[in-house]
Order: sequence, then C-alpha cells, then structure tokens
Amino acid sequence: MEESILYEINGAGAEITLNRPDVLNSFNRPMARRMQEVLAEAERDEAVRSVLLKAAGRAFCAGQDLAEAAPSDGSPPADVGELVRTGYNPIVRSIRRIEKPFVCAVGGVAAGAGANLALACDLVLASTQASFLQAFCKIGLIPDSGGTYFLPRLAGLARAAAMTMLGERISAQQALEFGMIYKVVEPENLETEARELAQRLAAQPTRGLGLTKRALNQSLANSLDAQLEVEEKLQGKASKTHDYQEGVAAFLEKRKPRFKGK
Ligand code: LHQ
Repeated sequence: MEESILYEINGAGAEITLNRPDVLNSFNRPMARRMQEVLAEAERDEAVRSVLLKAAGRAFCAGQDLAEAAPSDGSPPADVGELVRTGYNPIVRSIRRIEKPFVCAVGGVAAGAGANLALACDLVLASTQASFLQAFCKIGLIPDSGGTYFLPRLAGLARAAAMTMLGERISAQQALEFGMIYKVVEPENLETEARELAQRLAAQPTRGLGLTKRALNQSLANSLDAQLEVEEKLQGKASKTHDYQEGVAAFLEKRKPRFKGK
C-alpha cells in the first residue's frame, strides 16, 4: 500500500508530502500518526534545517477523512474530541514548536483541518488554483487544528467570523490580501518556488531562525513589555551561536557567510 505520508531529505531540508490524493489527502488515524512520526524525525535530525510541507494530486488536504469519522457501515462514529486530541493537536503543536522554518506549498483546496495545518506553517505559498475553506460549519463542527487561534490573529476577527461561520471558499489571492499567506504563484512554479524557499531557509542561521519562531509564537499572546523581555533573553542566546560569529565576521570581511545552523 502507498504510504499516506512521504518523508524525504533534500540537502539540509526535509520534505513531507501528504499522499492520499484519491480522498484529497484527507487524514485518517494512521496518516495522522505517521505525520506525527515524521515531524518528530524532522525535529530530532540536526541535519534538517527547514521543512517543506506539500501534497500529492489536485488538492492540498480536505481535513479529516469523513468516512473514518462517520462510517457508513453501521460501526459507531468516532469520538471527534479524541480525534482532535490525539490526531491534529500534536501535529499543530509540533509545527509551531519545532524551531526550524516550515514552508507550506498549497496547490489546491485546503479544507477543514487541512486549511489550518497550512496556516500553522511559517511561510505559506499558494498557487492561483488554491483555495481555503473553513468547512467545519457545514457539518456542525467548530474550527479545530488552531483555526480559532490563527485566523483572528492573521486575518482579524471580522474575517475570521465570516470564514468560519459562512464556510465560503476563499481564493489564494484573497488569502494573501487577508494576510493569511506569504505569496501566490503560478501553479507550474509552486513546487520549485516552495523548494527554493525551503532550501534558502535551510542555509540560514537555523538557531537564530528557530529563536525568531519562538519569539513570534510568544508575541501572539504577550504585552509589549513582556515581549521586549523575551527578545532580550533570546537575543542573548542567538549571540552565543556560531552563526552569529560567522555572520558578523563575513560582513566585516566583505564575503558571503558560511552558516552551519549552530
Ligand atoms: C473526502 C473528503 C473528506 C473523505 C473529499 N473525507 N473523503 C476533526 C476530527 C473529527 C471529525 C471531523 O473533522 C475534524 C476536522 C475537519 O477537518 S472537519 C472538515 C472535514 N472536511 C470537510 O468537510 C471537507 C469535505 N470535502 C469537501 O467539501 C470537498 O471534497 C472539497 C470542497 C474539499 C473539494 O470538492 P471537490 O473538488 O468537488 O472534490 P470532491 O468533493 O468530488 O472530492 C473528491 C473525492 O475526495 C471524493 O471521493 P470520490 O470517491 O467521490 O471521488 C470525495 O468523497 C473525497 N473526499 N474530501 N474530508
């Protein structure tokens, strides 16, 4: 059987591919478990300095596999709270916790939990064919996988309410205008541009970028004073890295830096 999640190493970057294209890469339990495993591997492997999340086929991800959540064969429906707790929450926590940049390439529809997994990544590229759909309200659920956290912060409360209560598909261009994603590209360029970005990030000072991610995570809930303290503490850490020494030396010697990610 084809693996539902592909995990490949490309230079200093890890690449994760959602791979159930027949069901628009919707997640079932084994797929969520495998996703958690490959994220743990990307976190553990020091040679991995960026992560690219992408998907096979015409869609990015249609969220939960609804055939698994509500089987038509008479077997009892899944405990949805339990699916969220054991499946999606660990994935979203990992994407935000792992101190390496995550690039996400969205080439088609990203619906339900699939949309919110994409929004959890650091830099989201979407093709002109992509769309984002908070599908939960159509089946009587609430947005999960961080949707109620990320959307108001990225797009504002008014747009978050509209997206989650109306469940209308929004285009990649709208998502860009709403501040939800980084960039819109032509479909034929999506994979190449996303990979180039992930490779470029993998050559940067990984510890510094990781600490930047930690600071950005904390800023979402902090006052200015608290955040200035976070910056002071993390800058102290960043300045003890090899890459800080190398960056300054390269600048003064008017040469390109050779960052090691340490
Ligand atoms: C699917 C799915 C899918 C199974 C397409 N499941 N087969 C957490 C915990 C527990 C429970 C519930 O949820 C959650 C979090 C969530 O993610 S809730 C939101 C779940 N997702 C949705 O409600 C989206 C459902 N899908 C759709 O609305 C459409 O498929 C979209 C708008 C994504 C794409 O529409 P189309 O491009 O027209 O494609 P399609 O509907 O024809 O789908 C293609 C195939 O994929 C089709 O199978 P078939 O055998 O007929 O070719 C669909 O049944 C299958 N598929 N999404 N989530």
